[in-house]
Formats: sequence, structure tokens, C-alpha cells
Amino acid sequence: MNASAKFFDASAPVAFAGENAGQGPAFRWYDRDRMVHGRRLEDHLRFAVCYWHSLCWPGGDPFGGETFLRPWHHGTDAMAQARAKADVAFELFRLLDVPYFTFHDVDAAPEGASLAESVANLNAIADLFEAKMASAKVRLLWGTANLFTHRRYMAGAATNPDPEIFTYAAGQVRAALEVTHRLGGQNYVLWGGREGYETLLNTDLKRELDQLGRFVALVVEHKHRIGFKGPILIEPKPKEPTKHQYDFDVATCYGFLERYDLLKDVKLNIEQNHAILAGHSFHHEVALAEALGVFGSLDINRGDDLLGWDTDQFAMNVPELALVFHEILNRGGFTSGGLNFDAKIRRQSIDPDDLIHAHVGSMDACARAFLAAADMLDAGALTAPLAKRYEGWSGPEGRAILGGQRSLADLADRALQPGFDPQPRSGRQEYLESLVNRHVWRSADGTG
Ligand code: XUL
Ligand code: CO
Repeated sequence: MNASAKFFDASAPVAFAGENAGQGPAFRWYDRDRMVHGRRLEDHLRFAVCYWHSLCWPGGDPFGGETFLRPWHHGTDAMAQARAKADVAFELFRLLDVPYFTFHDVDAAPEGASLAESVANLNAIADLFEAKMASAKVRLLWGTANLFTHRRYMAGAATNPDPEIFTYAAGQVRAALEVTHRLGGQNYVLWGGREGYETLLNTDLKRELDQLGRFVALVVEHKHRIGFKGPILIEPKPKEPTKHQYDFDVATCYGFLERYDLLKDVKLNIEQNHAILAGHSFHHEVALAEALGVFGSLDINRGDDLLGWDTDQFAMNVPELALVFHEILNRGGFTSGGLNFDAKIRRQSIDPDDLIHAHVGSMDACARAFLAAADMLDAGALTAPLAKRYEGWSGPEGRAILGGQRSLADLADRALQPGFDPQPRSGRQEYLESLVNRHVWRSADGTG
């Protein structure tokens, strides 16, 4: 069964047509070959289509079942369905002309009756991926294992009270990591789907954290053993599905990695919707990860400001994205990471081409935002006022304080000297906000 040929209306990859493109799917801003700060836009943004939302999710919600009725979701031969799904997936990658994709083990291949069968299924589909990748442009940004859907994981995987569940999870991760390695994956992701708790009444918090530390250390050891060069990425999320997840936010993850001595090998995969759930902005989470040296990659999506759950909508907010990209580009841009569309179309978006429109619209929003970020950096719009604001710390006295050459008494004596009366200076917030808008509003040729 080859469903790809008739699934999408379009047969030619979506092309760049500039700001005045017509109604059909076209890139208005994502000109992949445009050089920005010494790299092609495509090499900066490193877009990835995710398998789980775009190919696996049937459109259900807690009150209703599937709405999409994808042909590969129906049948009696799970492996044939997985192959049909792969055909459509690679057709989607080709039409969007994206450089990367991502998947969980169970997105790609069905679980078998035993772990051995599941691993065999995964390897068979990995063979198919390998064959398809040989003649396609798309590469693997990252792979991961789903350690949260099956009922065995209802009380967690690494943090499960039962070491045999921990062991089963290790079996799944070894297979997913090795497949990721075989397919040339640039990173390997661990999202702690159920690494958290529902109630402290039945939870040994300290023990569970130690288990999680051990699990991540085992994955790091294995990565070195097989020669996998990319980083392991953990993905902060404060809640959902559990009421409290141990990977709460960037700050919490940093503390965890430091405590278990994992900072050398593990970085973070940051997601907009998770940042919002943690009570932070996306900008905050990225800026903090960059500041702490643990920034790895982005799951690009957006939550709904009025809803307290993970809606995983396609990212469309240009001003928000511009500030995030400003942060990343200012530190040199992505290395192994990229922009993974951990985003799903709404359950009423039932036309196959809704998948195309969603990705194209969000890729354009990202491109537009990225160009604004590069523009802001070129003009020093935010970086110059920031340097000015802190300039005292680069002077002799500032450096002496930070360098440990002043005691509290030295500082107090200086502050007590007659005439010592430092004056506050404006934070200029509204001026800076207007500057950002000016860059976001500029058109592609730099005018406007
Ligand atoms: C869930 C989530 C995951 C991870 C991969 O909220 O973001 O899809 O990105 O397991
Ligand atoms: Co995610």
C-alpha cells in the first residue's frame, strides 16, 4: 500500500515566492538559501517535522475520538500500516523540503507482544527509513523512546517504584538510541513523560530523583560506548501528565544535572508551551539555558494563554519568536539543535493540506522572526543599550568587586565617603519595546 501518491493535493515542494505570493501554499519569508550572519537560513533554522503529532495523532481529545480518519490508522497489519505511514511521512518531508524529522520508537513502529518483538519492529522500520533517506534530503534531528503511554509506565519509567519497569525502559532506550545513531541522529531526547508524581502520599521523592539521575547516567554511558556524538537532551515540563514533573523548568533541570554530574553530556530541549505551563515566558527559558550553558534545541510550538494545558499549537507569534532567536543567534546559533515542530493541527483541521499550511505558516513566522532578530543584532538594537546599562561592571571598580578584591568592609567604607551618592538611571523599557517592534515590522528588503 503506497498512500503517499494520493494523500496530499500538491506534488511539487512548496517554493519561496516572496511577500506577494498568491493564495496557495508558498513561503513568503523562508528563503532557505538567503545568507544571514554567514549561514543559509535553512542551516540556521534546521526545521524538523515531528512524527507523533503530524503522522500518528488521530485528532482525539478527552471528549471525542478520531477526526482525521487517516488511511494508515486503519487495518489489521500493524507493520503494513507503519510502512504506509512512513510513505506519507517522507512525502510530507519532501513537500515541505525540510532538512530534518524526529520520532519516538512507537511512532515509527508498532509495539509487539514482547520487548524483543518491539525492537525487531523498530529495526525493520529503521531499515525502511534508511532506504528512504538514501534518496531524500531529510536527516534525523533526534530520536526518542516513548516511556509514558503504555500502562506499565503509569507510575513512571526511571522513577518507577519497581526496578523491573526501570529495566524495561532501559531496553527501550537502548534500542531507540542505537536506531537514532544508525540513522545519523544529531541528538537523542529524553522527555520525562511520567517522571513525576500524582501524590506525595505514595512517593519517595529523594529515591525517585536518584533513580532518574542513574537512568540518565546510564544513557550517557551507553552513548559513549556506541560512539554517538550528539548530546542527550532532556526536556523541561512542569506538569501534564503528572501533577508535578521532576524536569519542571530550565532552572530545575540545571540543578538536577549538576547534582548528578551530567552537565558535560546533557543539554536541554526547550518548548514554548512547557515554558508557559511553568509560569515563564519562552524567552526566559531560552535566555536562562543560554546563560547556564545548557541550551540544546527547541520544540517549537505555542500554548493558549487562556488554557492551562499543553495545546501544542503551531508557533505563529513573530514578536515572541524574534526575541527567542535574538537570544540564540547572539550566542552563535544552533549547533546540534534545531526547530522541531512539536505541534499539532487542531482536530477540526481535517484536510490533508492543513498539515502543509500549518508547517508553511509556522516556518514563515520563524523565518520572519529570525530575520528581525538578525536585524536587531546587526543594529545593536538591544545589545548596545544592554552593554551600556552594565558598563560600570567592566570598569576598574566593577572588575575589582567581581574579582574578589573588595571586602564588604571595603565597599561599606567607600559608600560612607562624603559625596558618594549614585543616581539611578532609566530602564527604558518602552523605548526598547518600540525598537523591537520597529525591527519586526520591517519588510524583507530592509525598508519600511
Ligand atoms: C510532550 C512533549 C513530547 C516530547 C518528546 O509534552 O513535548 O512530545 O517532545 O517526547
Ligand atoms: Co516536546
